[in-house]
Amino acid sequence: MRRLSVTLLAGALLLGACHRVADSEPTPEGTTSPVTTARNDGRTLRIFMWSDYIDPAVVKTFEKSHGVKVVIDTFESNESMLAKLQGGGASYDLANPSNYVVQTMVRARLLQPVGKEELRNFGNLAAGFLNPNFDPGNVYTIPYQFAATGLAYNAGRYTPPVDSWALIFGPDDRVKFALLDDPREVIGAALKYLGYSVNTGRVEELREARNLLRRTVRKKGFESFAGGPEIRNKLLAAQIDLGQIYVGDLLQGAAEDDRLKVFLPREGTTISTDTLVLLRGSPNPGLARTFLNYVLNAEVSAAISNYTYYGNPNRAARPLLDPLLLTQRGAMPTDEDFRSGRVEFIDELPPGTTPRIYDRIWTDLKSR
Ligand code: N2P
Repeated sequence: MRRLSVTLLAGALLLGACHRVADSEPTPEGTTSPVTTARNDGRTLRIFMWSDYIDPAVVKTFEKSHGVKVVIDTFESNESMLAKLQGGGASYDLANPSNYVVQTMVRARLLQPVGKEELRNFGNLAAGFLNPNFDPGNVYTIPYQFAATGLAYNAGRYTPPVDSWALIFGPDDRVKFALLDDPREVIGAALKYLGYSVNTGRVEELREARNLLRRTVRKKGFESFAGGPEIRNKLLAAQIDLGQIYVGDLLQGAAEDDRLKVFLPREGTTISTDTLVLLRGSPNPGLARTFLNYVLNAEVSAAISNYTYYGNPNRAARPLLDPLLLTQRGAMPTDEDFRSGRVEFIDELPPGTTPRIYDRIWTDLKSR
């Protein structure tokens, strides 16, 4: 069983590297991103990260052994992260984008090379995560963690009759549910339910998804758009029947209350790799690289994932991982899920009108 899980994971890692992003030329002209040149005393490292995505003990150890302070601010979607970074003035050293916004950040001149040659622990990464198509040669990113997105419930309150997105997108209006406050995840779920790709650029498919989502947020049962940890807390408090959630966030709750369950809906779902990047305006690039090398250490990397319950791309960490992480209680996509396209990596949308259509759908939904 253990060996099977490891094989599946290895397959998933391999397939993970194959997901495509649009080919894109850097377009420096016209980019307005501010390059902060603030310097500090090198004793405070500032990281902008997805919430609940690191083991605080690991951070403390780094602070102690380097005599520095680490400040971590959190976000709940790539779009909100980008908005803050492009607004300037935040002076972070490191950020934590998902694969599908990395090239957007490169084009906006927000990043500088991570300098993988200087990272002694870079070689610990599993081959399937190296040289990804969203960052050929790992110039700007190191893979950090990953997980699919599922539907979750608290069996003490509600047990779903089917393993389908129809529970929220179907006609039944009795189920109380929350959706992630994350445009690609929500639009992606609607597209999967309709049988389309999460990366579609076809206008008629997107229009269908928009109409479905408009009906969905008008349902009596729609509770809110929320971040992953907030949805987990609503489930723990048995305030909702169903929540769309990044699997790791839910498993953190299941560790507290085993009535919390998650599944990948039968129509399929999304997955993304979250990375660590060095910001161009980093006040402490040296300290930031020391931190990158630190999280690539096998013990540190394993401690992070054993705490967060997210998938781990570090080969050397694998023997130290909680076996639960290899299957994620059934929510780890299989080779077959990737091959069939049931589970799809969210990719960067091709430049042009498609990203604007997604933006418009999201703005329309949020204003309802
Ligand atoms: C952590 C969410 C990270 C997953 N709360 C986003 N891909």
